[in-house]
Amino acid sequence: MTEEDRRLTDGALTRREAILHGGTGLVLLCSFDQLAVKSRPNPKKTAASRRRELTGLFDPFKRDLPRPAVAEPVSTANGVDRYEITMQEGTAEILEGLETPIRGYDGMFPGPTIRARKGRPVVVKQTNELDHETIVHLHGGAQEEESDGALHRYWIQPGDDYTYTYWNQQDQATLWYHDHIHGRTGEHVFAGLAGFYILSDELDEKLGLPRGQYDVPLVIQDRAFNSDGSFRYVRSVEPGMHADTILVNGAIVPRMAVKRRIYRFRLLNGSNARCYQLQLGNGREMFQIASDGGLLPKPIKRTQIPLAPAQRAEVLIDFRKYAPGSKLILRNKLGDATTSAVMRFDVTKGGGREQARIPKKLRPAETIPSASKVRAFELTFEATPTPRWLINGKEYDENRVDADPKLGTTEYWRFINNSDHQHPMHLHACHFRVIEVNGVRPHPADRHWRDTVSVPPRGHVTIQPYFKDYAGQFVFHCHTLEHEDQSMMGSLVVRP
Ligand SMILES: [Cu+2]
Repeated sequence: MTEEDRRLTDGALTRREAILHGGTGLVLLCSFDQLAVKSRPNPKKTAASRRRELTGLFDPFKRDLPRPAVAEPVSTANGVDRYEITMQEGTAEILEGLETPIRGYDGMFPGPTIRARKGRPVVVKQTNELDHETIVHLHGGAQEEESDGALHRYWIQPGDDYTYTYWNQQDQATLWYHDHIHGRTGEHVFAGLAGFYILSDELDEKLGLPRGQYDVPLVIQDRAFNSDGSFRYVRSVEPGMHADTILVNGAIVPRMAVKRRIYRFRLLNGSNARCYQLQLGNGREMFQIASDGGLLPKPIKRTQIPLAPAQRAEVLIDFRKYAPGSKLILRNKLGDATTSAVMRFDVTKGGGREQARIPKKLRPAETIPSASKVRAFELTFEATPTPRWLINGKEYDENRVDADPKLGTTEYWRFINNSDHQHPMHLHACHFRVIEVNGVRPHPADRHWRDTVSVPPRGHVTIQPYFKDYAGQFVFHCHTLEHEDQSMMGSLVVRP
């Protein structure tokens, strides 16, 4: 990283500086304000050595994996599940003995999981008891403009509420909901405004996949802390906010006792900017069964799974292969000293009566119309007058139309990345297939319905979105939240 790049990071600690500084260790020893003033690297201290000096607050595998709470509907009358959720402040005990103030759905971190079923509408009344505007986006959901949660005209003022309707006409998928206030999405999501939305359907239920306690959502997020235990958020426009501590379901690098049987894990990269390349142990097999848009045609054996911000992967892991007492670490191959371990599975005695199996087939691939148009989007960084990210040289403007596909059609969208950072591009209102990444067909598990695709630095990607659900005004944007906020978003109008 050049001096110029460093200057452009908006006062944030760069990744290299964070490591030289000792990452969280230093942050806990002095506040961020002090850090910003005297940011002189100490090359003698590594992040790992700083950590060892600490009192164990950040030690991995100390806590059992928490499960996010499941939201309870206030009514299930007339075939509709109605929820009432309040966006409010709360606290979470992430560092033992310290309270971390959060902003969350019902004051929880992570937010409560909504469980939905295809064909059964979900209606959520969201009340904003925070001190600034919010808006709730259901990521990966096919919903009308009014319930999509992106445009300025639907922002929820403090003290107000808004009711979202999710028709749930789409197939099974692991979705998530999160704040989408343009300009402050990064800050809000970092503070806790995100939760799972798990949509099931008949096929999913018939496949004999693990259920109940063996069906485990895992949201992976990185966070940094101040010495009082509060989250330390830095609006780092260029690389995006990379923090030095990995949390799964709100706990620092937790452990999970597993039986000798098959489990289903729903992996969500809920981080603002960090990418993961997940590996089990030294490359043990995982069977990927779903990506963003739901079930793949068949399970695909993988030893590494890439997960850019906002992406999801569902995997089956068969722990019958491991002796009781085995400990398997889920690692991030892209991590460093403090961001490599994600969590650990501790294999226990006994497996109960295993009824789950790894199916041969999942969901047959759909036939879709051929593409009727080609669009290209160039992704660039502009350093002055203020650092910002642009699509085709433009900032986001809700009153301009950047793409106007017709309902019922597919197109080819090509993203050309003229920058040194990857961009997880996300489209609302549709799913897409990934056609090529730098001219190469993607891995078989990464070709199917997605809503977010990683465009490599200086690389290019072609996707084929299918605008099949609703006409209306939507957005497409980079899901590195600091890029999105500043101002890497385009206006997508699906014509009727
Ligand atoms: Cu980006």
